[in-house]
Amino acid sequence: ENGRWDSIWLAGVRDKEPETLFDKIISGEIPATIVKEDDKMMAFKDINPAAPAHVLVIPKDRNGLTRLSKATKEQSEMLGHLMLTAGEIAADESLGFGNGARIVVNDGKSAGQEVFHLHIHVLGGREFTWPPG
Ligand code: D5M
Repeated sequence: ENGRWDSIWLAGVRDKEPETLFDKIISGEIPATIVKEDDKMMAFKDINPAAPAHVLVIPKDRNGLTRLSKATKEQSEMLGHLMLTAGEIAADESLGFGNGARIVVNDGKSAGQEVFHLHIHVLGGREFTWPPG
């Protein structure tokens, strides 16, 4: 019986934020087309692409980070790693990039954020206009 209560307590400590769709992609519970991965991040194709090339870059351990505007200094290294990865993807011709990219973070509902697990959009393979919609 102890084990059961231990796991309930641990779940509470670990998961201050509810599990997101992207946690299920990280665990493999939901399939995704992964294009780049290491111990700290995962990059996969967006299921509803807004451009011929559209990849999402997410932290594996988001440490409770739901959106960019809630980030703290302790998360600087993780954020830098995600940004560098987004730049590498934006230069990857084998993924349909290489001729300019739109790199976007939607922060909050009014900006179009739907999944509250920090992610960077990397879009390419077409021309983009400014200002964005
Ligand atoms: O972006 C959330 C993005 O997540 C949106 O462009 C669709 C994408 N999405 C949703 N479900 C999936 C799955 N299962 N695989 C791949 N991509 C997915 P936001 O900035 O929150 O609006």
